[in-house]
Amino acid sequence: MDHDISRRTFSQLAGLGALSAAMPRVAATELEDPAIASPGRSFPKGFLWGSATASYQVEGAVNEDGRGPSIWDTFSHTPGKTVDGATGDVADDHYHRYKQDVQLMKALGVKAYRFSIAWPRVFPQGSGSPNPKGLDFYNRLVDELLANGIQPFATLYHWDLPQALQDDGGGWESRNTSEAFGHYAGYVAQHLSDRVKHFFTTNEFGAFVELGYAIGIHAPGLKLPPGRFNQTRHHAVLGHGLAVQAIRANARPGTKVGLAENMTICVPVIENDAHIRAAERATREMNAPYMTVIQEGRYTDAYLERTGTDAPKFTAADLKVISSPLDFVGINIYTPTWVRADDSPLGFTAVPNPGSYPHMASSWLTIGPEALYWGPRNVAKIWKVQEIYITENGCSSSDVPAADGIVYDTDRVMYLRNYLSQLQRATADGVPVKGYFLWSLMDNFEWADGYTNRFGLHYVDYATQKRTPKLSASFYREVIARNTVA
Ligand code: GBH
Repeated sequence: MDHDISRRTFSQLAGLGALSAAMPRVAATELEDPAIASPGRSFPKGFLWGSATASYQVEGAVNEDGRGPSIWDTFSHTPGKTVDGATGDVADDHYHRYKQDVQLMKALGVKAYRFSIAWPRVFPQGSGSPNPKGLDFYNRLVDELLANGIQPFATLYHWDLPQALQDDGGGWESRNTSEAFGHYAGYVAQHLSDRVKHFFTTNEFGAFVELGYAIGIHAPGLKLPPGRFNQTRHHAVLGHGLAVQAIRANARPGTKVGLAENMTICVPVIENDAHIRAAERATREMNAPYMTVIQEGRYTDAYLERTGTDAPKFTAADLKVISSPLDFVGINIYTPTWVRADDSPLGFTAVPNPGSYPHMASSWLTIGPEALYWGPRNVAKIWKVQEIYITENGCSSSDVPAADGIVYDTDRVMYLRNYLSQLQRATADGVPVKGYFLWSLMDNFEWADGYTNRFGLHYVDYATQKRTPKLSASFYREVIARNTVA
């Protein structure tokens, strides 16, 4: 009848009465709190905690100070392309409120901020004459960050291609865009590298090329046939390489260059030798058109076979540019791709998620904290990369302010705690991850999803532009202050 057996009864039943009486009694309340007590959960000293945003998602002010139109202005203003017809016309009005937003960062305690530069602010036509007023915004932002002890990390391309380059030659479909990108990158590096020490060329080939030029759900909204699409991929990595070279040629000594790539993160289904090796093989093949060619200077045989007559056309000189040595690699990590070993020629299979697989508010955002271990671990192992940043990680949640105005986003905190635990495991195993940028500082324009999916640590009321820290902001502040998983 009574299943609630007391401890004493239990130890007597187990014949342990005498023993337990002789042992010092430790009440549960006397145990130290694990996160506080356990130094094994700490990150390396000097680990760089940051947050991230991107120009079109937060800035607004699309017609100010000589900014030219981008493909995202055109796309978002085309009926039916974004949820509720949302655009980035105003977004978070960060262009005018950046000082306040730097204070949000300061309150979190972040030591670094990853933002992107809007190419059409600096070159309204993509190439040709620069617009000094456009660059001035980033001068002001960088100065404000430095005055508040926050290191600026600048991304040169987070998808807002000048519309003029799309109109003239089809954007990334054309080699002219790769060359214009190199020129723009060199110009920015020349003007900002006295204060900006880390540049990312592009953000996520895997997103802007595939979704923009093949699937059509991101700007410019095209569905190119395979041959033209693979050539577009090639021009995107070529643009990256040209930008690396232009930054090296124009920046102050000591400026570091890398990229921010949402690689397919291959995670072994079971952590044993066979599946771990399979996940390594899968990492190279599943990232063949982007990270692999950038690291290795060649397209894998399997990629060229797979694409056949639709393979990209390229020269040996192109490959050399594409694989220009980098100072660091940035990886955006949200979801895992589960991989198992098999007997196929490539020796791996990506396992589809079962229908019950858990995800966050965005349906694509399937949960897999292990991605934050295996992602950087495989990059370091396969390509001997010595300096890695997690340039994005975070999640959407169906945030609703409670009566006290705060968003209690316990699911986001759970997500972050689990992912950060795996990142800590990676650093403890010696994987050279130097920093982490949480996406995002605040809710913002989530591309085709408009304002429906919120990724911020701060809730943004778009009617008033008021920012309110969520529970996850308190969590992150604690992580940063203690340099441990809180
Ligand atoms: C990042 O992309 C972006 O860099 C950032 O701008 C963005 O706000 C953030 O993530 C959150 O999404 O519509 O189902 O076809 C992450 C990679 C690629 C994930 C595109 C969503 C669209 C899925 N993203 N993908 S779907």
